[in-house]
Amino acid sequence: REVEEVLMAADIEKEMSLVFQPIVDVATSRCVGFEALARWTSPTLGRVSPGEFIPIAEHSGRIVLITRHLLAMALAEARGWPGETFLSFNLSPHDIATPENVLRIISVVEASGFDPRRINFEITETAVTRDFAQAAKSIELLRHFGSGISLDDFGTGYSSLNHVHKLPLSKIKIDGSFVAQIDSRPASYKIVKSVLAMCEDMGLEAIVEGVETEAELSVLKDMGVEVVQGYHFSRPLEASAAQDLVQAEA
Ligand code: G
Ligand code: G
Ligand code: MN
Ligand code: NA
Repeated sequence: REVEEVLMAADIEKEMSLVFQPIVDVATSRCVGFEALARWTSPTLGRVSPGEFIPIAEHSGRIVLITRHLLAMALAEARGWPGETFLSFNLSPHDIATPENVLRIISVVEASGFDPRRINFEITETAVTRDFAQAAKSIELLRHFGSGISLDDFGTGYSSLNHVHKLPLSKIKIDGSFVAQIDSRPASYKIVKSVLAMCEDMGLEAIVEGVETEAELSVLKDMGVEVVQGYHFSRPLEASAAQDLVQAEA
């Protein structure tokens, strides 16, 4: 596979970068945090989307190294944000597959001097489903370190409720696919409503992703949603634009 070969030889620090998508408090419209999203421009392949290269990096094990570099880059940027702004950072299943991998992630944070309580690690249901016992230990380690954990893409995996009950999570990110046409589709509305009720019961913060329109936002507001992410507020921003946004709001 060509992409895999090029990825294995890539100079991660030079070729990869991050963009930052605002996570917004609905009541104030203020940006409370950013999700870091990887971008790769290969000298030979050009731009390759994370939807393509992350699964390849995961499959080849290269992800562990990529995660460490990207996390260090994200933390270097997040240091410039005002006090309360949090960093949300995606981890792959491999990143939490062993205690050693988790300890390396913790070392990267320690080396940066960034407050671990301002970091929220996003973990997908797939990571949790693969090896539940190890995933639970890894999540425990990261929580003990002080960081938050979001279950990402919630609703797209399976045996979701089982996972939510047994893991020390902090947040649930409700997948954007449930938000599309929430203003006109009763099924989507009901699903989001029941997930919100579950979050409330369990003391978990709910973040709704993929909010693209004012109509969607308005329905979500009426349902009591407090934190959202999506193109309606902002697309992912270059690092400097993210800094400008939070400095302007500070
Ligand atoms: O940014 P975009 O919507 O193209 O991201 C596509 C997918 O890639 C999303 O599922 C996102 O979670 C994932 N992704 C983006 N950046 C990272 C990253 O730094 N690490 C991991 N593991 N996944 C990422
Ligand atoms: O899987 P994960 O939730 O990490 O994926 C985040 C991805 O979703 C990012 O690549 C981001 O670009 C994309 N995204 C963020 N907001 C929106 C939105 O409002 N609509 C759509 N279609 N995608 C979005
Ligand atoms: Mn995510
Ligand atoms: Na998601």
